[in-house]
Amino acid sequence: MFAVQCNKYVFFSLTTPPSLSTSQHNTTHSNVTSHTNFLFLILFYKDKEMVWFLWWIVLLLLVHDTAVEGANVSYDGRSLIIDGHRKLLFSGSIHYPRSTPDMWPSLIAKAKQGGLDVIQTYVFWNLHEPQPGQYDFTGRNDIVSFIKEIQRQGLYVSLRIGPFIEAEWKYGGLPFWLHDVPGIVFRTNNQAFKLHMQNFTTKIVNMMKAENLFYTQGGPIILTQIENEYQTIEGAFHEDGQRYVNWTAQMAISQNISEPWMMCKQDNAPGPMINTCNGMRCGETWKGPNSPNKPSMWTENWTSFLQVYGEDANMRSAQDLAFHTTLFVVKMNGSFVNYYMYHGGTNFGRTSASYIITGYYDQAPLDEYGMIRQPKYGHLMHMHTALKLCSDALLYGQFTIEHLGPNQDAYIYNASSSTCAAFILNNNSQESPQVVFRNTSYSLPPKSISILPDCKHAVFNTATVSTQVNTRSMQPVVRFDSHQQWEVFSETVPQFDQTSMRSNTLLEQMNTTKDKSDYLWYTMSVHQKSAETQHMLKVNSRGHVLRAYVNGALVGSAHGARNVKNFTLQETVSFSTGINSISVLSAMVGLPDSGAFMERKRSGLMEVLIGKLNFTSYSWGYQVGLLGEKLSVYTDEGSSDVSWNQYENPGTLTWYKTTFDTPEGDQPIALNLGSMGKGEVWINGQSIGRYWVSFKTPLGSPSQTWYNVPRSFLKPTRNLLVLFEEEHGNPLNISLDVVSINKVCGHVSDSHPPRINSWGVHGHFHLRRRPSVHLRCPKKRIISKIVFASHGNPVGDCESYSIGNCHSPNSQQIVENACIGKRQCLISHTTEVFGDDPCPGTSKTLLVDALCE
Ligand SMILES: *[C@@H]1O[C@H](CO)[C@@H](O)[C@H](O)[C@H]1NC(C)=O
Ligand SMILES: *[C@@H]1O[C@H](CO)[C@@H](O)[C@H](O)[C@H]1NC(C)=O
Ligand SMILES: *[C@@H]1O[C@H](CO)[C@@H](O)[C@H](O)[C@H]1NC(C)=O
Ligand SMILES: *[C@@H]1O[C@H](CO)[C@@H](O)[C@H](O)[C@H]1NC(C)=O
Ligand SMILES: *[C@@H]1O[C@H](CO)[C@@H](O)[C@H](O)[C@H]1NC(C)=O
Ligand SMILES: *[C@@H]1O[C@H](CO)[C@@H](O)[C@H](O)[C@H]1NC(C)=O
Ligand SMILES: *[C@@H]1O[C@H](CO)[C@@H](O)[C@H](O)[C@H]1NC(C)=O
Ligand SMILES: *[C@@H]1O[C@H](CO)[C@@H](O)[C@H](O)[C@H]1NC(C)=O
Ligand SMILES: *[C@@H]1O[C@H](CO)[C@@H](O)[C@H](O)[C@H]1NC(C)=O
Ligand SMILES: *[C@@H]1O[C@H](CO)[C@@H](O)[C@H](O)[C@H]1NC(C)=O
Ligand SMILES: *[C@@H]1O[C@H](CO)[C@@H](O)[C@H](O)[C@H]1NC(C)=O
Ligand SMILES: CC(=O)N[C@H]1CO[C@H](CO)[C@@H](O)[C@@H]1O
Repeated sequence: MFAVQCNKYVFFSLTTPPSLSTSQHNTTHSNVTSHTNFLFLILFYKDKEMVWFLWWIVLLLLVHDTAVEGANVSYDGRSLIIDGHRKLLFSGSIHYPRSTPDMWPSLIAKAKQGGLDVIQTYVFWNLHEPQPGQYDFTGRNDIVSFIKEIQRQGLYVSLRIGPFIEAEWKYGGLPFWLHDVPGIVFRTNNQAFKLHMQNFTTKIVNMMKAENLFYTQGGPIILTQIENEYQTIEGAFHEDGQRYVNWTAQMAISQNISEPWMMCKQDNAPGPMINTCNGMRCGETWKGPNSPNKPSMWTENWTSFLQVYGEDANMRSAQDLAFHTTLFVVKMNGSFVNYYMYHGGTNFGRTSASYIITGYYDQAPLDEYGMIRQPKYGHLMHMHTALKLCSDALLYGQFTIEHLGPNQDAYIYNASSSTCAAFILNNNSQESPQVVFRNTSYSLPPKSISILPDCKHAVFNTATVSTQVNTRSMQPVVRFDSHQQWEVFSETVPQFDQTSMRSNTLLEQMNTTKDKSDYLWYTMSVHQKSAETQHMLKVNSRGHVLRAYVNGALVGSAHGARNVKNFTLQETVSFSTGINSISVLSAMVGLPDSGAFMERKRSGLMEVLIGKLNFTSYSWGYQVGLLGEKLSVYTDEGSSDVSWNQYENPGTLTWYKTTFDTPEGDQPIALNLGSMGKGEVWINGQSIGRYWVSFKTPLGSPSQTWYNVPRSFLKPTRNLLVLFEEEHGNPLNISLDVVSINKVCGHVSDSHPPRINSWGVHGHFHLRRRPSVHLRCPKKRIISKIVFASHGNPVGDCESYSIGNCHSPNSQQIVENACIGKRQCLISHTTEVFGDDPCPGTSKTLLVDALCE
């Protein structure tokens, strides 16, 4: 039970203050502005006689009569201050190279619709400067266009320059060539590193200045970051750690951008640098800013967690995310929250870091394909709306706390007698107590916070999700199941005498490949004199996958995992009398992305023993990369230069080639590689990433089965698809699938707080007291079938359900009438709608599950 009793409707309308609507700040900033903020709170209720009354009107009038001369961004102990106004800002990470430029406008539009004010991105140094002094800012690397698109849509930008970024990105964003700069030590008080770091930082800052992208120039960038989570490695450098932190801050400030800089996870951030929190529970685990004059900001509120091969996806619930975000805002004075990630996207090519899967944060509010993930997206959107209604109280009010029960507190912010917001926290994770706050009774779900923008009416509860649940489906549209479709090219296993690069030791892999390839062949030959031909071969490696061949035949494979430093391949092998050739293919699945002394990290073979003999210091021959890579067999030109064979049976180390026509429509598409083992995929010469389906999770499924195929990589017909498969994967069983939302489900009960509906005129939000199920199919699709509908007490939730002992018999019919054939429908959860009350006096639930076609 919330603010108003069950039988009333609440209608809530907010006229967004101009300073919150963020759009066109570039055109208004130069004039003196005086904002008058109106907040109308209008509630209608319906009494027993079904008469509508105007219940209550609150007019909140806040005059921010600050004169602003020119655009500026600063901060105080409460928040960032933009043009003289404190701001409560919601931000989301979207990384430009993890999607394609044609997707950027819709990703940004969805972020805006979801209630974000800011888009945050890292800058990816190794994409922009692949070789010293050679820059690339085109296509997916076109950061300026990305920022201009954000500006065009009226959002702010938070730019995390780094230039070390971690980001589960290869080498943490540092170009690999830095490894070979004489005397370099990364991320410490080292002259060579500092020179290059300053050079690149200056390059980016100057580029932004030249395009007028800083807020003070009329652009969207309000906040910039230097370094990244440095505190986690600072201790390894002793005194030089702090010296580097101080130098970093000084170097950033000397860029003269006249805007705030931040250092995330850096409690000792010096001078004006704002230290910020990263994590999942910044409302509970963080010490706060290191000065009372710095605001409390959360730069990485993880919407999920990074995913590695061999592990399942981390499913962070919408409820947990909403709880911790709200807690941060109300308990930690939080005024800036960034979702990491809001859209994760795809690690195309070989860009992911060690063992990181190709799809990045698919569980984010916008999934890998850019589709809205419900209920996460909608639940957060409703929370943003509710918290924005509280901004003035939060940012300008006085804070008091009132204990309401053993684990229940009210956090109250009041700025004047009429500007008051309260947040009622239930920190008990089992019980749903009833508490009384200012003479009104509230029932609180376990581990939840209710938001009362006027201190009187709960409009949102973090644990009560009224957004529909979407189910994503993959529909095969192109199959590749005929032998005739495929051609093959087998990689040759090089023998010692076919390799020209030699060394008397086992070489470190990254220093040898220079990241030109994931693959390095280690070869040697041994002479077998005696008749004894069985031996134990032991190969120890630092990363990441080994495949051992004796005289060209595979004898065994082994691999490590994200948190395994080294692993051993151990096989009994047979030698023939005379010369035997041993070839070991060592494959990396991404470069490291973190840790102190990253430049000294080792990968590849460490020790080789055959029986009792030690071949670690021995004459080894090397081949960097694969023959197929050297010949670019994955491109149109390269593939026509080699002779391909007919497909017979799945082999190992095999290149497969075919073509396909692009499926019609504009829905996202993905390759289902469920029948493959491990390798990489190219489409029209562009790598869509590594795959590793054979490395199963503890539950026995692949970490990633579907691999994103951006439509912008395709032409209408005869697209070249090339797979490199290391194991025995079967290409006949892969398919090209269309990705869509095929099922929508809504679940509400009597105790739901009023729902904030976002449709309607921009800036106006309606609160509907009576809970309702609102179902909505994706664009151009309609509700074709009601799979389940029950008004009563259905058991379960949208994941799994059944009819309970209270059920309106006409539930199915009523919902079908309201929904079938429509793109969206709204069904009020009331007994009037469903006819006779099937169980008077009992609180009811409505659950509807429907198919979209
Ligand atoms: C720094 O950058 C400039 C170009 O912006 C380049 O000419 C110079 O060589 C760079 N210096 C180093 C040490 O990389
Ligand atoms: C770093 O700067 C702080 C002041 O911001 C100073 O107290 C400290 O001594 C400096 N440390 C080093 C190692 O330079
Ligand atoms: C920043 O301003 C100072 C003082 O005006 C000047 O000396 C310095 O060169 C400027 N730095 C940059 C990167 O523009
Ligand atoms: C929040 O702000 C209040 C008042 O300014 C202050 O007393 C309190 O310590 C702050 N809390 C944190 C966690 O910074
Ligand atoms: C906020 O509420 C407290 C206690 O109810 C009161 O003492 C204080 O004056 C109020 N502050 C403002 C700015 O209205
Ligand atoms: C909630 O309780 C847990 C322990 O049960 C505690 O760690 C946490 O700090 C509490 N949170 C708040 C906001 O009180
Ligand atoms: C609560 O109710 C009591 C008596 O009904 C009244 O005296 C008091 O002012 C009320 N408190 C608030 C905060 O409305
Ligand atoms: C990298 O290889 C070069 C020779 O190719 C060698 O001189 C250097 O020591 C190696 N560096 C590391 C860190 O192994
Ligand atoms: C890792 O290497 C160390 C020696 O460097 C060795 O003792 C250990 O057995 C290896 N671990 C595995 C799992 O191979
Ligand atoms: C093999 O040789 C390497 C270096 O030559 C040495 O580090 C390693 O300990 C030796 N292993 C054994 C088992 O003797
Ligand atoms: C493809 O997989 C299905 C089941 O997953 C299996 O029944 C079928 O035989 C496979 N087809 C081929 C060509 O391997
Ligand atoms: C700083 C922080 O909150 N880290 C947490 C991030 O989330 C992981 C996984 O839930 C926790 O293990 C960390 O402690």
